[in-house]
Amino acid sequence: MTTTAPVNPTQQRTAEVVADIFGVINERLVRHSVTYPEYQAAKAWLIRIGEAGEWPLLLDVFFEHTIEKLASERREGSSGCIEGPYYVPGAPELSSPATLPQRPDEPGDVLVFTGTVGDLDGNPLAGSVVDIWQADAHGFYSQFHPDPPQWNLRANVTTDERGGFEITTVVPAPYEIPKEGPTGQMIRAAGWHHWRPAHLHMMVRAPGRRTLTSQLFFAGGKYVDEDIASAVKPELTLELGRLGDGRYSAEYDFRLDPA
Ligand code: MBD
Ligand code: FE
Repeated sequence: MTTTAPVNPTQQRTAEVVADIFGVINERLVRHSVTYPEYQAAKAWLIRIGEAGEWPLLLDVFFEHTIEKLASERREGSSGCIEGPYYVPGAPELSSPATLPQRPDEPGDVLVFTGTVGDLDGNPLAGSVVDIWQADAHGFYSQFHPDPPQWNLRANVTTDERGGFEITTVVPAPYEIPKEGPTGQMIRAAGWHHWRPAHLHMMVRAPGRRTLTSQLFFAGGKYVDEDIASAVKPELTLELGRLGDGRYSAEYDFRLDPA
């Protein structure tokens, strides 16, 4: 690559970062003596990623965790986690206590998710919103799988006057990267597994506070120690409890940084 003097900081940053990343890729092509057939196969695969609409999936599974960890270094409150490819803005607005939109015969075990939203000292943030989304008990996200209806297991839940929330939902299943798509084919070709551990996603918002995008996982669950998306953090891993009536329970207190 030829270099001309940068005209502004954005151009300089673009040139530096892109040149470095492309340089590393070229070094690795040399290190692994990558052949023409391998290059042609990789090129065809990258084209299929685009045609299948899997760029969000591929990038969020294999690279978002690095960007998220860098962003988290500048955060004092609750840990964040990757957003992933399945967030949809505009979910139904509910008030705590709330039951997430679900089918009358929604499969799975009932989960009661409770906690609070507060500032760094734990002072309640009344009027805060937990924008929550998750896979169902088959591992399917609404709007990304034909079965669940549009807003299934998605909602914006406003907390009570003490910043508290109680959200009734179902325990999600682990998520399997679709095996038919190019991302799944690459994973199989490499002999890896296709799974993310079961998780809840949330964006937590409050006036004057930095929005927290996070996920919560379940201790002892399958794939918690081998997430294909490398996103599990110990402090985001909850114990699944059991209420007297047999429903599952989980609890977490969100602490939001100032904006
Ligand atoms: C998911 O459900 C997910 O959360 C991420 C980050 C990637 C793929 C599927
Ligand atoms: Fe997910």
